Amino acid sequence: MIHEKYFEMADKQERLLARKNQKDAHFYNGIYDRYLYPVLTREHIPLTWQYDLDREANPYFMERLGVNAVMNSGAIYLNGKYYLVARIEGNDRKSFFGVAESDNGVDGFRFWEYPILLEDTCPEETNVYDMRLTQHEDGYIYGVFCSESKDKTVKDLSAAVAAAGIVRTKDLKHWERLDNLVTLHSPQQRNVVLHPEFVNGKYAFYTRPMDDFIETGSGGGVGFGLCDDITHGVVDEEKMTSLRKYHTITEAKNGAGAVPIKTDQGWIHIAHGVRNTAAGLRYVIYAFATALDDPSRVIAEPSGLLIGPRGGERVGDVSNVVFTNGAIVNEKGEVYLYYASSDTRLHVAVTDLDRLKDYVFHTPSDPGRSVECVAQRCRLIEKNLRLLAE
Ligand code: M1P
Repeated sequence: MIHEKYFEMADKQERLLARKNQKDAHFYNGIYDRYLYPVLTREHIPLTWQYDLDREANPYFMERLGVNAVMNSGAIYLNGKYYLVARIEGNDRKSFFGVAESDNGVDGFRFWEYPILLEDTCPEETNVYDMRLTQHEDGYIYGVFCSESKDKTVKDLSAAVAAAGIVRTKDLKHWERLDNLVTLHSPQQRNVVLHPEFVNGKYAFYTRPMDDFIETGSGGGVGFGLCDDITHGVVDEEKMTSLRKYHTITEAKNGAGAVPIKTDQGWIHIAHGVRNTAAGLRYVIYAFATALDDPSRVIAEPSGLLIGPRGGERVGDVSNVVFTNGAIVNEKGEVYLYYASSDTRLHVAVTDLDRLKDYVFHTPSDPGRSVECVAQRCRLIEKNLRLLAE
């Protein structure tokens, strides 16, 4: 018999899933709209994934397999629907993926019946997270994610190795696992993104070379490398695109985020930058553009952050973090940027291609020094005061 508590909780969850989202009327920057409610939280996880509904087996209706957080999600637009492949973290700290679907991209996201059960081809793999979904011109949808294993070469219990795992699908239901990507000159990789088009007839990856699991070390930022065979992917050369820079938002780490968006002016990248603070690492989202004829060549770098943690977003399991690994552009040119806050829940910021291009190509770049930044601001003030005086 089904426990009566289930029906009460299912009703409550249904009200949450049916709740309409609203633009945050208190927020304005002209670049994008924020929304009041997160699009996915742990409360969106189906009860059937967490509770044994059987009254006899679970008389107290206890959570048996709880979920701690729902966050960093890959995103894709297919046949008029918005799909997220969310990172779901169980109470056991293991992350896994689940597909959630919505009709409008800002609310009503519902998880499918089951999470994604990956093929178990990698016995040493302990954890998986942060899938980027690339609709590639070869006809497949690729999911590139972090595949984490214990580092058995050192004594430190928490030492781990991060690599890029790869799966592919045509329908988000059947997933074929390919070999993990091998980058010959970088010991570890996270935040690897597959470019949607062939470059020089090869598969092209944005990488984030790292010397160890937490620190990027000598890794200079977002890398770029080509590979011939994606089923046994090997990148033998990585060149740098967007660089880490001293005293900027990317000083500590600089990693790719969503799959780059193609526009008539260039590829727009929505990435994340990390700096260190007395309160720990601070993660923000920023944008840059690369050339259409060479997606590794940076052609525009608007100054500073695009999305930073605000209000309640600042607090969570890993506070002071916003992180993105998915964006959608629909046929109307509307752009949905999905970002998680503080490794706890997932939000959406909405803009459109015209506004995004204007932001990326007309926002001044960071001059690099305080005195030059003030001079830059004074030029803006001077122009405005002249206009106001007319
Ligand atoms: O905790 C913040 C983020 O940390 C990692 O990102 P990066 O590799 O740039 O340090 C990832 O684990 C990411 O999932 C997480 O949100």
